[in-house]
Amino acid sequence: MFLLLCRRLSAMALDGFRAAVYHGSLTDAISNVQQRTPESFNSHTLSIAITGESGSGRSSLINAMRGLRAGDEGAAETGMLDTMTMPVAYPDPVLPGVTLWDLPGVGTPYFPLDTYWERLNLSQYDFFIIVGFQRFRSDHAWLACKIQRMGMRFYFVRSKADADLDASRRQRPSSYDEERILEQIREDCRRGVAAEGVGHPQVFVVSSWEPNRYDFPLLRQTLQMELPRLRRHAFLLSLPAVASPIINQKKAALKGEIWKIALFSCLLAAIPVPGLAFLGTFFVFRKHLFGYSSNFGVDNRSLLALARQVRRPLGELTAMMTSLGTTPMMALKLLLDSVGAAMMVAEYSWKRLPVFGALVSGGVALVTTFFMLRKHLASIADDTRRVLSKALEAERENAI
Ligand SMILES: Nc1nc2c(ncn2[C@@H]2O[C@H](COP(=O)(O)OP(=O)(O)OP(=O)(O)O)[C@@H](O)[C@H]2O)c(=O)[nH]1
Ligand SMILES: [Mg+2]
Repeated sequence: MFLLLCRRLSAMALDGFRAAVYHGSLTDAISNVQQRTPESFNSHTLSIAITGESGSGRSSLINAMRGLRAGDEGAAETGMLDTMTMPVAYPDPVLPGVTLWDLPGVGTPYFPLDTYWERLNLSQYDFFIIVGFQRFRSDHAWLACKIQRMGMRFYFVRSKADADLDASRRQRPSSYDEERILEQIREDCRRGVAAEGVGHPQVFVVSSWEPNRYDFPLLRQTLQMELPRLRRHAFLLSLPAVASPIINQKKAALKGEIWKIALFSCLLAAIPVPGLAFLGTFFVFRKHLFGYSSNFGVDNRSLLALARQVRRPLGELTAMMTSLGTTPMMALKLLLDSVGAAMMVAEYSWKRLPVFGALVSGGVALVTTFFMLRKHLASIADDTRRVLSKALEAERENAI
């Protein structure tokens, strides 16, 4: 999977994006994405997962999309028995770089609903087609919700339209109206998906046995038309994984400097001037609290610029920040909570045992600065990941 991702992204010249993340300019990282032309995504492959309940006609749909019939050479296996245990890949003959993945059915004894996503590692796919037949089922709703929650997109395909129409024709031949029945089926599916809070689902009613009729031609056209947008969407989805090692690299570089800062704080605290130990540690600590935030590009000013760039309220980005406070008052409170008492004891003991007092005071400053800065650095790095993912999510939604 990682190899696939690397291969896919290597062609996209991500150096500019990586450099911007490393230099703490998330706005430049987003600009790098925004400035890409639709053509620049043409080389980006797209893996489409065809999922749905067992026997819904997933394999037949893939065959029809590839212009094949059951039994043709290279066609997916179809039938009445559920035999699928692994996803199988089929290249789309018309859409370059698009692979249709025939997935095992959801909710079978082999692939129960609650472990389906994880076992098949569905997050690795770029786009989904959920195939259902007969009534809209809770498995479909579950899949639709899960896909949406993961920031991904899907079409809902209602298969075997010919069988529904045939049954209707036999039951009520006098009032038979093909278009009305098709619209009822579409509406039932739309209502079912929308009831789960999934907005504007794209629904197609098809028969894989009659690929020139019903919504099948529209399904192909829509996929072809939306392809550049879907490729861009998939590209944006893969960027947090590109940024993560860069953020780790930066964190490791800054972590290596912490002992020097802690040593400085220790020397400052050892000077036997009442209050200096506390003030010194406070200023060193505060300086680096701010330093890390702006170094990673998640200080208040950078967040405001980023929010404007992705056209989102600032609050959406600041909600991603769970790290320790970055205002002076918060830094003071933090320091008071963690070292204030120890520092006071140390300074008190100066009056009686100056050498001991200096040692205790310096030691407390050293240990506190060291561990608190490490903790803060780690949480700022995590915040950066979350903020960037949120900005990329906004960018994906802006394009829909
Ligand atoms: N009438 C009708 N039958 C269909 C259609 N598509 C598939 N079928 C039939 O439905 C049955 C299941 O089709 P498959 O394509 O194997 O379905 P699947 O979802 O891949 O099934 P599994 O992989 O076994 O879970 C087969 O007997 C197909 O011939 C269709 O559009 N119309
Ligand atoms: Mg199948």
